[in-house]
Amino acid sequence: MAKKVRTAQESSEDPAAVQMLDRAIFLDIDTAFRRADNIIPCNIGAQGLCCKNCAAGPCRLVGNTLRGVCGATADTIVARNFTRSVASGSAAHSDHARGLAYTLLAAAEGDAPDFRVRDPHKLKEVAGYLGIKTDGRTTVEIAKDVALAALGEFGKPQGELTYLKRAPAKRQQIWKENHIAPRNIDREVVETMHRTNIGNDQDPEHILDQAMRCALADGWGGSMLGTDLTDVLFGTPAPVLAEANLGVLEADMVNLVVHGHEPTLSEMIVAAVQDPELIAYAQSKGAKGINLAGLCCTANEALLRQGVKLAGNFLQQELALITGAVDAMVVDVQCIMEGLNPVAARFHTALISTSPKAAIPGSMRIEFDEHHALATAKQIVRVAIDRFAMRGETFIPDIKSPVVPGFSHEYIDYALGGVYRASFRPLNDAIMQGRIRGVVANIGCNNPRVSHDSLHRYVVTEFLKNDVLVVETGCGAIASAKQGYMTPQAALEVAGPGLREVCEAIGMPPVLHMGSCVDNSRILTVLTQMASEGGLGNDISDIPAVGIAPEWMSEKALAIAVYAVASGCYVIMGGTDGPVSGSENILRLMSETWEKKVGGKLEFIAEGAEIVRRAMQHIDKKRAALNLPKYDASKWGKSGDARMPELIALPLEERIEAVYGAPAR
Ligand code: SF4
Ligand code: MSK
Repeated sequence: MAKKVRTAQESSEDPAAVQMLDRAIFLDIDTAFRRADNIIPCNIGAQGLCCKNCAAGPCRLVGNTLRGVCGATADTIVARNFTRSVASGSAAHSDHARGLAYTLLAAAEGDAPDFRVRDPHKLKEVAGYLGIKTDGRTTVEIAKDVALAALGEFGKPQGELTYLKRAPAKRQQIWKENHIAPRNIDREVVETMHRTNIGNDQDPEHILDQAMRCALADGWGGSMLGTDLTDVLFGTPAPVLAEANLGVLEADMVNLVVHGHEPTLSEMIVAAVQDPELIAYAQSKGAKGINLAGLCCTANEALLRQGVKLAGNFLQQELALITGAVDAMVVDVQCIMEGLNPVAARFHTALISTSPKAAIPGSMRIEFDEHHALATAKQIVRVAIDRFAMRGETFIPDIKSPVVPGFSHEYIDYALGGVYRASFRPLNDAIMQGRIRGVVANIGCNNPRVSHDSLHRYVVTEFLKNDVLVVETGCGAIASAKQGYMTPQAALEVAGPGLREVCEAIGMPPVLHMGSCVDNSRILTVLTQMASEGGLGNDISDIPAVGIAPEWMSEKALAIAVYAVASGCYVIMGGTDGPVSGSENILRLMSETWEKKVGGKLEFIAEGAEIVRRAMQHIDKKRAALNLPKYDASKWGKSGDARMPELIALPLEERIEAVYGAPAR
């Protein structure tokens, strides 16, 4: 295969990214885009057919090589490789949650004075799920027990994950019957690694069952706890107005960018940048003030709660530095490219690594410790201010979009029903009537093998036109935010007639930002509430909904995909042929067999139009199975509000007929 070097326009559909890619070429700076062009992916590895699980290999199953040295077949090797990736992704989300549980514990024990319970209502709700008494107890007492119970979910010796009880009853039964109910989080990750060692589990279907059990330990365990504990510590999100894309960087202010995943440090930095002493210090260096922006999921966490601006998604981390305007970029864990440091070194930017779990050679090291959180955050802000004085030429694309994020399941409940009758009833009704044809969760990363944001932009636009409500997390959410799809006004411009009516009535955007990668657990909660509300079956698998990660790249996305499937969803992973394309049997197991077993299925479909076609087909199939009316766009778009100017101009009898549909008496 010949190498093809793409132009900036071919590499991204985001105009701000295109400008920075052109600048990268001009300055001869290496980026993930260029490296992706220069590295031809290994075709054997890409199909999942390379095993390196022992030193007798690596064994590459190509041509006439049908078994590895130990005798492992292609099906076994593909299943093992895939399942190990799921374990890795589950571990990442869950270890993030463990850190939050320790922070909550430290806060409750008085060892982390800068943290406290900001959402006592959520704390009580979580306590209820975990079986902790709340009556007559102080917030601190409850918080300590919640933290300890959450930590217990990682390694409890008996029973199953407590949060499984939050799923619909039918779903719990399916997990029991298929022996895939996770016991505890760590055990499922460890057992997955054990089973996939040389000479262990040799039945691909059995290996993939463990992939589901491990992923469920993430979705209904690590990730769900991560979301809950973050809400407890920092507040449950509600809508807030912010801006998205590289244009949020300011030429005359100190620009500090937070990047990674964990909200503990970024929340402290939000506090530190408001410190009058630090603002005065920035002004003393000639800056107008301190501007905070975020990348990837740290950005999503800070955006949802604090309205911190979004600088961009995964593929924009190097591009942000190439503006020359980032004075410091502070990183913790996950999705932090090793390519950042060489780019930072070309500018005045301080790349500051903070996590004890992720050392980054060449970066400035300021280890984050929750016991002295605010002091550490202030130290980081000072570094950024000092670097501002060393800034050279800057080039900030004048491109940004307004965004209204913050759609936690609690807020959706409230938005739909109001404070006295919070309910998912209006959403279920809109789907049952066909105003909303179905729901798509568009999530996941960017992948430099795909033109940046192109698939996110394409599929979301198509779904909206077809009256499909889109909910999003992670870098997919950032793509839509930059596209301008996350404002109530966007519904008027891009949504189909039925979805537009619903958005107008509620005042919500047609694409709902629900948070970071771990917050995909919020989507599980929404689906469960929709299933229990009535009218859309009694399980997640009955709902006309699809999960899509059109530009996925991380192992975490595979864990999310598998827990969504094991929870009953149809999931499509886009952009490439996927990591199991080397085995027809595994492809069949993940689609046909999994659908029979758990009601959900996983498919890898590279191309956008086919993703949309299959998603629509699935939504319509689920609608038909529920005996819902066939989707008909021509019935909608004539809501009272929109017709008012036209109605008031009509003579009385025609007006009555137009409104009530019957001749005037
Ligand atoms: Fe080869 Fe088997 Fe070792 Fe894998 S586990 S590297 S297939 S010998
Ligand atoms: S940051 S996992 S690139 S969504 Fe959560 Fe984005 Fe994917 Fe990282």
